[in-house]
Amino acid sequence: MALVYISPWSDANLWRQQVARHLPGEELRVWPDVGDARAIDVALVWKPPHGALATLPNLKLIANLGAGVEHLMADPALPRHVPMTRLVHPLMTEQMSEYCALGVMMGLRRVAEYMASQRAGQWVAREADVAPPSQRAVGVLGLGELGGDTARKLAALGYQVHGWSRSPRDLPGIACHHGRDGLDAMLGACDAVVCLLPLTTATRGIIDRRFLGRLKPGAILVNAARGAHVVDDDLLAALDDGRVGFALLDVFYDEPLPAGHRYWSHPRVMITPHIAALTLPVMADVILANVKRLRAGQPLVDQVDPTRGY
Ligand code: NDP
Ligand code: OXD
Repeated sequence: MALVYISPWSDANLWRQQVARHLPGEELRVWPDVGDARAIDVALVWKPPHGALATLPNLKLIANLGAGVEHLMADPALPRHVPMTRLVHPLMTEQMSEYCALGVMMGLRRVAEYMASQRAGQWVAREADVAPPSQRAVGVLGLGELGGDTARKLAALGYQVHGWSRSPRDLPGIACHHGRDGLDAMLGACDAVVCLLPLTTATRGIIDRRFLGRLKPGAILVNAARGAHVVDDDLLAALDDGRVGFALLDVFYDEPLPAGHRYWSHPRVMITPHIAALTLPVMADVILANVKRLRAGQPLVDQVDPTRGY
């Protein structure tokens, strides 16, 4: 049997090296040069063209090379009976928590305003804005692999941390909420909100006018999940009138963010090009360990539940 690499986004040679290292003797083919498709039982994928997986009749594992699986879920021809795994790696989690803590701290410590003052040659102390972390509440949307760690690390920095999930969760030191009522209860308490939700039909467009209207005036938003979680016009309106004081945005409805989009130049916005947490070649060990499990007849880990969509 053979593996196939399907991604128009990253370098197949990198994965060839990783397969040679972690699965010596295994053959890696690169889409669309698959040869006899019946020989392929494992697909390593990142945003594969829709329909591609359906052409592989003997597939036994779809291993997603990133954490988010919404692109796979949107494939109308996705072979849903095939087990699907996604990337969960401590180095990805570390990157993400660092990024989200950075955004919260930049926003709450008014870094954008201080940088603007510096550029204008002005010495302006915004003392009225200062409050110690223990007097600031941060809400984390999503308490999974990434959100759970981010919440814990923000709590370790001294913030009052709230978290929101689909099902009830119990994380020491975090005020946990779930369901729609839980979200409404949490938002009004938060000085900053971090989005680390998967993109599903239930979470698409969740950061809309209603959501933003529930936040404290001047609240901070960090979105490192997916652009489509945000209704851009609603966020821009909230940024324009100061209801949202600062937004750090890593992900966008269209990527790259189109030239001329208002996020590029909005004084309350900092954008980054989808780099909050990157898949690094060193993470291949975890992804390919599932191929070893498959070959050994052992249970897979980090499986996606297609009925939940994440
Ligand atoms: P997980 O699947 O581990 O966690 C998802 C969390 O979201 C869970 O706590 C889940 O609740 C919660 N959730 C899902 N649906 C809902 C809902 N309808 N209402 C409330 N809570 C909900 O995902 P990860 O933490 O690994 O990743 C999160 C996302 O981060 C990815 O899907 C991806 O989009 C994004 N990402 C972005 C990167 C970047 O560089 N910008 C890099 C990596 C990931 P429950 O606990 O009940 O299941
Ligand atoms: C991911 C991402 O989901 O890079 O892994 O966004």
